[in-house]
Amino acid sequence: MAEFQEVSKQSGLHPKPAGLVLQYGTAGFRTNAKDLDHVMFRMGLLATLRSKKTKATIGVMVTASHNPEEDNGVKLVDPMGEMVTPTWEGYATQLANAEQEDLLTALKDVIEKEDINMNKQTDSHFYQTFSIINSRHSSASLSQAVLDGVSALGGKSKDYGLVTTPQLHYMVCCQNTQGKYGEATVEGYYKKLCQAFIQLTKNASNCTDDQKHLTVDGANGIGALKVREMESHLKKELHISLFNDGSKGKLNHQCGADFVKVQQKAPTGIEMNPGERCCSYDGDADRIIYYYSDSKGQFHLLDGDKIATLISTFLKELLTQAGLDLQIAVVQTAYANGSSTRYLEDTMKVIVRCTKTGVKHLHHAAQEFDIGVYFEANGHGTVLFSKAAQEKIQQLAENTGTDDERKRAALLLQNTVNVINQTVGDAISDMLLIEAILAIKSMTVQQWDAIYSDLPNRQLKVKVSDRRVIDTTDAERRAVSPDGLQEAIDGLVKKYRQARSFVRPSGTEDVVRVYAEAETQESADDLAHEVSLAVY
Ligand code: 16G
Ligand code: ZN
Repeated sequence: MAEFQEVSKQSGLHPKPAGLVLQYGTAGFRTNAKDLDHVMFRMGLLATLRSKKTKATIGVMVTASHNPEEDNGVKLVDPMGEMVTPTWEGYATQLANAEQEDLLTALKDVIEKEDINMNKQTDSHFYQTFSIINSRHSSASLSQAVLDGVSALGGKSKDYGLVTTPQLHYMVCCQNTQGKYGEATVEGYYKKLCQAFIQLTKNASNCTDDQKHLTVDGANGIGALKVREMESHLKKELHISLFNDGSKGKLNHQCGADFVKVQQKAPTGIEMNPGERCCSYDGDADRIIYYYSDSKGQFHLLDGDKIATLISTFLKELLTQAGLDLQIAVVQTAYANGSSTRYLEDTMKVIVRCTKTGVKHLHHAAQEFDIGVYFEANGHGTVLFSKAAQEKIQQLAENTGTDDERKRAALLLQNTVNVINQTVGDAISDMLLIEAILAIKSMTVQQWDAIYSDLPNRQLKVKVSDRRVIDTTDAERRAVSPDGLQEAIDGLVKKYRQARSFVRPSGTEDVVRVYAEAETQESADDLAHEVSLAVY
């Protein structure tokens, strides 16, 4: 077939270094940009096949999130804006690793297994691929390699240029739902979110200008550009002081959500006044972390667990006021601070689920509930509303007979649904929701922080010769191999009060991660250190 000849020809321009093996991990391929050209080309091919298979628009995101600037990565986005389905992650790995001369065989294997109709005449108008780049130097040429892959198989593509990861997810969903989720443009995204935000903040009548102020660390990434673009839509209901906007510093270097969370300290490059709310995005703006420093200069972190608690408290109150009987659950990972889990289960009495690390796992678990709030401690998360829940909320909001308090609550819920990007965790959308909640509840960042106190914790990474020898179970909370490791961890944990620890191989770096929490910071540090020695 003509397109296979084209694939052969084009793939010669994007050759695979012989012997190089990469894996489609937690969030796609991620490695040094110099090793990615052939992967990008092949992901262009795969996206086109996925598009033919689903008869829908598929997204391709070129990003390496919070990794250093010399890295890059790529991931595929499925029709409803979710992460690509696991079987296709397997195909992605297969295609990326096929040696140059085996590429066509690997490609035909996918076509055969998925029974894909390659007849251009019948469905050519279906394939469309967004190729999106983030603000890394390597992104432009890598993005071109994706486009070459798409066109080699006769696919159509639309390049959106610089957008955040969640904006891509949003646009793919809009495109495939014929605009029902919103307009498939960046402008449409701003309009939808900001209108909902402004409606929400109308319920915060006594909010002062001071309370409307927020300091944002853009991680020198794409989120900084985008929040600036969005500002005019906010109609001064939120005053943003933006730092690390990419004009000087390096992407994710000493700044951004990952740095702040792991180092438990403020990023460089921002001005922080005591008591003022600050937040950091990560490099592709799909994570957010809040923090402030108190009058003694002490740093306080409000991570994904605190965000999940704030949002689920707000939603639960609104459901009660609206008299809506909808089941709400919070989905976390093993990294969730033990205090947050205890607070959610014992005080708030919401269902709590724990899944493996990685957005797709949390997202999947959250879909099982009327309202699923999911957040990783690192600040990646969103809220999912089932179709039935959205309909009930809408009915109540539109029902003029409803008494005032119930109707007000239903309208608030409706605007909450609209300010949220349900396709994936989104720093900008989460920020707007959090800011609206704090304004409506007249809550300071200190009051939010005081909902519960985090147990001191420590994360470490350990370099080992082969991280895959560590295998885990029970949502990564227990190690099943190598032999004896879990017993060793159990023994160490017993030495400390309120302690917990686990190890897991990273899905994005060649390291093993160690997490420990305990009653005091010293104990958490010691425990993490001892467990990391047990990993060797
Ligand atoms: C990726 C995941 C993130 C997860 C992190 C863990 C997505 C979109 N991103 O960044 O959710 O927390 O990996 O990294 O799924 P690790 O496996 O290296 O600890
Ligand atoms: Zn990210």
